[in-house]
Amino acid sequence: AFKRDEVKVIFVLGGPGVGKGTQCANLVRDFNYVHLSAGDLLRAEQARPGSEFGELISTYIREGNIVPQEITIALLRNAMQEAVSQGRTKFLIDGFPRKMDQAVKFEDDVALSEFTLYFDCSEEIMLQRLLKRGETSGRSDDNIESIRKRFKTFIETSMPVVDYYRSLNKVIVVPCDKSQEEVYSLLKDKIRDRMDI
Ligand code: UP5
Ligand code: MG
Repeated sequence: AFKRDEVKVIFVLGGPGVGKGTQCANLVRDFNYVHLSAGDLLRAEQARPGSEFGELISTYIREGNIVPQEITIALLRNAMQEAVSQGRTKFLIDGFPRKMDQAVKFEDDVALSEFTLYFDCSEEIMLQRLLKRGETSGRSDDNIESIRKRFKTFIETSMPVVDYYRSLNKVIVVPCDKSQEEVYSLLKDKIRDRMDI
């Protein structure tokens, strides 16, 4: 595990297509954070020639299920170690933890989170965004069947993680139904005084 104060970790959670990746990119542009999307790391591992997990990951992602935590945590830990070795210590961890066991294991073994950004918007809007993105994304889970499964997994499995951190008073809620620019300006207002170490 990283030592206390060695790294700063912010979790970024919210339903499929809510805009986690989009807003993280804005934060990276304006603040000195490393953006690690658990989904992107899993997709990269899936595509890596010789990966022993490739097939497993692709099945889990298409079905909207949560990949076993050992795999995701190892990918995150490696990426964090790499960044820390280059002197970069502030992290936006996007789309993780999305199951209680991941949250507990990551905070025990890797690093404590400072707080969680929870991006909130209606399923109807998320569905529209994902279907639109699906026209060009090439993502195997941007189709209506997979999207339905992702929504179900999010409500049943991932919302309990948000509720857990909420019970600890560690959640900042950001409504995400407006334009990207409006969402970002709201987000910045809510976190401006918390982005420095
Ligand atoms: N868009 C964004 N903001 C907009 C706005 N305000 N107005 C209009 N349009 C907006 O945005 C989605 C689309 O909407 C884009 O086209 C964007 O331009 C537009 P994006 O920023 O990509 O949203 P994001 O929340 O990042 O959506 P994403 O699809 O990445 O979220 P998921 O949480 O579903 O996907 P993720 O990649 O995190 O996970 C995929 C799968 O990996 C999971 O289902 C799971 O199977 C697996 N996984 C694990 O098993 N374990 C993990 O820990 C993580 C993932
Ligand atoms: Mg994303």
